[in-house]
Amino acid sequence: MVQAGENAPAPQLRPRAPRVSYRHGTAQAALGERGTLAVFGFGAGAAEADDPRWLGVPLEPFDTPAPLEIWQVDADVAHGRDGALRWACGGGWLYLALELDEREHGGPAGTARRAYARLRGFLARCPQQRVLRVWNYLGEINHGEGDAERYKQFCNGRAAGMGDLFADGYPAATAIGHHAGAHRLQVYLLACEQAGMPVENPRQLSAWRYPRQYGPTPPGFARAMGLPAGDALAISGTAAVVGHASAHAGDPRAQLGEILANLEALLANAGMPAGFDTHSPLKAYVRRPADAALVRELLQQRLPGVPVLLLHGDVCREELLVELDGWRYA
Ligand code: 3EB
Repeated sequence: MVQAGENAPAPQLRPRAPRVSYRHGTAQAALGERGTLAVFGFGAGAAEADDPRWLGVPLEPFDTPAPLEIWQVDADVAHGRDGALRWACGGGWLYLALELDEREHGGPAGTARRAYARLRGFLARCPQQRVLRVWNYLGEINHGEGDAERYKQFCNGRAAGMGDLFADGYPAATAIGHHAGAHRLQVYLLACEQAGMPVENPRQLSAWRYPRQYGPTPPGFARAMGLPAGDALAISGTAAVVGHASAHAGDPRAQLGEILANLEALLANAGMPAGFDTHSPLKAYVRRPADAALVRELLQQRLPGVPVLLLHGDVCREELLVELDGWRYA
């Protein structure tokens, strides 16, 4: 019988959640720390790093200099590239990132299809097969009328490319529009060897059940994902959607109030403590720069002490002006 070596890590049935935090400093320093799975910089001003765990996210921060977002696990991390795909893994976790140029893959649908097929192909060869959380950033997300809207085309392509990847349940997700060139599609994800616990929101219809008016392919995502050890909740992009309808068109203050009600309902449904704290990194995606100050002020009032990264991003329905996502640790 083969014995595990003395130095082999103890098998982690349910690995602890990666720690996600915002921090000022250099990417090099963060990448040099043991256990760093990924480091994100935001906007055109972010410094580059030549490491597959580094990703420049094409969303401009409203508060500069913006911090880095850092993901860390309790283990040594291996990393590399496979064509355009960048990966890092350790402690039962896998980070994958891919950026494709729509000009090479036939627009938003073809590119989303290609991206998800590529991620699926890579994941098939990994022990970390459970995709728990995905972020999608695409350009000109609301351009095009009706079913030709680019977000709806993206949804078509994503569904075609994912194949059976999410047959056991959709991951939590975010899909936001950026302003850094219409052709750039960026997708990154967190996967685990163990399954998570998808959480829906009783105030909202599950997205995969959205009626036809929102497009031919309903978006496949869970409202949140409890991580395998039950120590964190990954919260999907949450907008002022009640049932399936957009609420408070044109009113960022009322939309934010609805979002906070959605988040509280989600935390309660997940069995997490109410509210957010200083270890709950959130992002606020704001469509109109003129609304950023209001959103900042309201969040400081309603979520005092909570780290919120305020980013210029377009929500996937034109009438929605703000969206939040992030993490709640138990
Ligand atoms: C909503 O509630 C807002 O297409 O992956 C939120 C999170 C939204 C993820 C996605 C879309 C997505 O429908 C939009």
